[in-house]
Amino acid sequence: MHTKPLGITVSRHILDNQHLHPEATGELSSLLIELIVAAKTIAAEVNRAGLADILGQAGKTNVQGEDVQKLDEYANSLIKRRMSRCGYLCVMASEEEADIIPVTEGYEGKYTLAFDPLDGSSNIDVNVSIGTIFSIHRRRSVNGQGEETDLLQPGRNQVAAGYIIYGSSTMLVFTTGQGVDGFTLDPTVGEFYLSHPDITMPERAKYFSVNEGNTIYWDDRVRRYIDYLKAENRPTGRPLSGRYIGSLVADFHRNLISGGIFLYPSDRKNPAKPRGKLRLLYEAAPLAFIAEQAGGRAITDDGRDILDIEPEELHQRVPLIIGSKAAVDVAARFMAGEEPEA
Ligand code: AHM
Ligand code: MG
Repeated sequence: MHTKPLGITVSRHILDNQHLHPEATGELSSLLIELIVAAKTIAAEVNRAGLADILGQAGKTNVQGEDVQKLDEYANSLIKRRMSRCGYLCVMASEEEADIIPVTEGYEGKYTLAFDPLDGSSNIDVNVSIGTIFSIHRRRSVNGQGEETDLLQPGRNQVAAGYIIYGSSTMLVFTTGQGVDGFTLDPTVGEFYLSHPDITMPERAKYFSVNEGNTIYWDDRVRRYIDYLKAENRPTGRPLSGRYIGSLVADFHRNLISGGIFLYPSDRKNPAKPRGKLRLLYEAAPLAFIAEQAGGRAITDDGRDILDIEPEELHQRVPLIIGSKAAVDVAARFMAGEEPEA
């Protein structure tokens, strides 16, 4: 079996693993390596965020007379700028932009990129972990500039997905459909090193993550499931501990490593479309791909697999239940109106 040596650089790892995809031309590898450069630049800026506050506020100029950008706008424009000329993409979509983002003419390639440049916006100003999420598909159209339909593909078609978490250290976690690996950034040399090879999500959940402030807006099935998680039943590992950061990447990452379930169900806050808060293309689908690759599971609150949903809109929202397989299996039963006995 091919072993993954701890401590190798992410570029080395990507190149070493190309042989797992016999059809590989090296373009996806190069695309990932470009994206990682953008991630490192964002990580550096995130680490300076407190300083930027001291030296000037977003929308104003700092003491050097330079414009200070909001961190999420900075991350968005950096990824756009860097990736639109990388030569491997035909179109992009970002949480920060209403429409599709064309690539630079003459640089069109065969992949699409959907991304959330800096997720967890409510945590940016309070020194709590935030993250970048990305999802890559092969284009459907043949050549030239890509179209919206190139991006509107089910998560099952993803060729790669991942996230970068800017936390106590910066980590990159991604999959190309051959398992999940995690890399930790050494900021002194600017390299990501393999620190978490072949991540598997513990089958049983230790934690549940949900915004309980929304309890009154949930329907009964969700309320009953959360009550179930909090009820005492030692053989099934309950009650679970509650952990909610309010940064999807950070909540997901903790549950991926330690075992847990994250829920953002539909609620009555938006009665016209009770479809949850999180976005399918660049939040739910990429994390669902990682979860499945790590042995976990991701569903909507009507029990469908997130990866099977055919997207209709770029910024479509979806109820999300994601995490350790056993816990999501039980959640699926609650969502179907069945309740386990114990
Ligand atoms: P954002 O894209 O505006 O940052 O919103 C997404 C975030 C997720 O990171 C997190 O899971 C969720 O919103 C938290 O929402 P709430 O504050 O409603 O609990
Ligand atoms: Mg977001």
